[in-house]
Amino acid sequence: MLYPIENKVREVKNLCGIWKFKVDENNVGLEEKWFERPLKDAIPMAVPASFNDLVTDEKVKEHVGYVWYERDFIIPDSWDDKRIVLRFGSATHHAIVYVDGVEVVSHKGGFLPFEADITSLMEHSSVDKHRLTVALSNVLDWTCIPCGEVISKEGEGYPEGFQFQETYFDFYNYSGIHRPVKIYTTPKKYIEDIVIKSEVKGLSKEYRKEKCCSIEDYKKLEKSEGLTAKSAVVKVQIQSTDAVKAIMVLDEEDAVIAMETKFRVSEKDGKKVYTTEVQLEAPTLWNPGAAYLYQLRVEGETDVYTESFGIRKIEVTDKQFLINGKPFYFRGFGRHEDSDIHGKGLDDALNIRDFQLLHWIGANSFRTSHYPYSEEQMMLADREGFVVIDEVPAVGMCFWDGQQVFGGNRVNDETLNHHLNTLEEVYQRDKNHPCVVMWSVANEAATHEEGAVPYFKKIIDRMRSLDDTRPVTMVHTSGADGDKVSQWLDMICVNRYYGWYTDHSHLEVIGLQLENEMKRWYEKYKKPIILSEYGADTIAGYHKMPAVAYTEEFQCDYLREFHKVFDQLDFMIGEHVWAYCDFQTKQGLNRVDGNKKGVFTRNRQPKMAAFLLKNRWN
Ligand code: BDP
Repeated sequence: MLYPIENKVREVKNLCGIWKFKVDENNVGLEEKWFERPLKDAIPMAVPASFNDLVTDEKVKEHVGYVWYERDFIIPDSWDDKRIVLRFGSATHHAIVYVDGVEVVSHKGGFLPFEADITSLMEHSSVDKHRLTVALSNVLDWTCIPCGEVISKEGEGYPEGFQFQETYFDFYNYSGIHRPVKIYTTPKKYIEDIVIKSEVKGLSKEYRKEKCCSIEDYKKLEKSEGLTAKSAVVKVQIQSTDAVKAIMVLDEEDAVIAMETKFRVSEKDGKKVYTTEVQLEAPTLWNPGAAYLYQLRVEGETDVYTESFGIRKIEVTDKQFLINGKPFYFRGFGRHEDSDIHGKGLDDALNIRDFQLLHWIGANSFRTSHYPYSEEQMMLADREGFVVIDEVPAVGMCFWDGQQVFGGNRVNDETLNHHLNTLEEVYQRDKNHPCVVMWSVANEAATHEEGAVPYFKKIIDRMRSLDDTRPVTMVHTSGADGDKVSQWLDMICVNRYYGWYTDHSHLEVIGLQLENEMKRWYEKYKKPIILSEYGADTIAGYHKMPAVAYTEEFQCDYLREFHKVFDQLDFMIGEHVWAYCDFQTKQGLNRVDGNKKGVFTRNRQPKMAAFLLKNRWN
């Protein structure tokens, strides 16, 4: 799915701002067809934003079910001969969208874009102003990802109608229209999709000299692969109803450095697919911390689209993750899209602050725990040279008390279908981002259960069939001995909280337990490992000597114990501290206004551990 852009033949209208908002207290809006008329008794609401932290009424904040959004929009006469598309960057979690009371699209899943072609509706309309209504449900159950359950309780001690949204994941279930809503135009015949895959043929001399291990090692690498140095083949596939005439590659100075006008044309699902490739001599590679972005300009008879891309090579061996032939060690964090007031709503200023801090601390990577982040953030990561493990929202698929999750009336075929569909959507959205080096198909699923085996075989197979250029991983809570699915993964990600959730505050157990466990994973699978989460809740400003749990000193001591082990094991290829920032969660006995494992506060200021990591990572 292409991002909406403006150029000489495409226009974009941004619908962000203040909308009308109404909570569907009794969830009767659909039945009463609220979409047929302007919303009554609505309050103003910001888009994009989570609605939860903007309101003062707890009932609204914690509402389970539908909320309604509405605004007007105008289509200029000058768009008469255009194709008109209404697009949502995301709406959390399940949306039904109406224009002038007519349903134009519905979407399941809260973290990915969806759109509706509204051309014919606009053509046949004589009104000046159109009403856009969104019915948005935040209910999570076992048919979707993330998984959840609405719990009702009755009987003595419970008021009538007592119910709440149970979630089996550790972040607040922020809801709302979280990312931009736009209307964009294309010519009637248009470029629908572009897939760019590049193949690096050898690695450039400059790169070898400046950045890498020895030239000998490079020669060996080139020889073993039979590569010729210093070129790249950029393979392009364009799905288009417009006849494609040419593609051009532009460098960062906007100079055209390659062009092709010949295509192989085939048909897929009744649509024309144009395939071609260009060869680039001495390409500048996209490197972590040194991003270089080319532009691919596709010219059709009437449409034009420009997509940026990077050239880089990813390989995984039994002990290494190589980016452009160089062993890459993941330094960084698991994060959340989360902040005060905005909740999970897109905030460009916040994203800039985050990337500034990530650079400052010496991080080179992060995981989009536990759902795909905004397109705007992915573009920024491309530009800033961050390496991203792109995770889908398959979180909440594990109980820690032995209850089964896969099979029975929990994770079921509907969940599987939604999960498969989400893989497809995240691939469609993020496939051309050089920052994405690997897909994570789940976080902490019960991979020790028998039922997880056929489930994840299908999931991993689907991810591979979608993308043959990136490794696939998933993030584990299960132990090495119990895990039944990692034989299909390219590498292993493990979350561990020794000395915190187990043997609480005993730092002396961490080294031993971690080393043993990591060795077991490696012996079983012979695949490189990232410790994708480790951390301790820490109250900013809380100090004690000797250190006790929750102090800033303890967080530093805690991280240090893990680092000692990482530095000894050559198959460990990364450390992602949990978490980048403090973040909001549901209320819980061990959550005092959220999860406090942040190395930065929720307001993006450093705790002591930030300086420890800065020292280590720089
Ligand atoms: C891990 C989860 C993460 C939690 C973290 C924690 O992957 O979402 O926030 O534990 O408990 O199990 O802090």
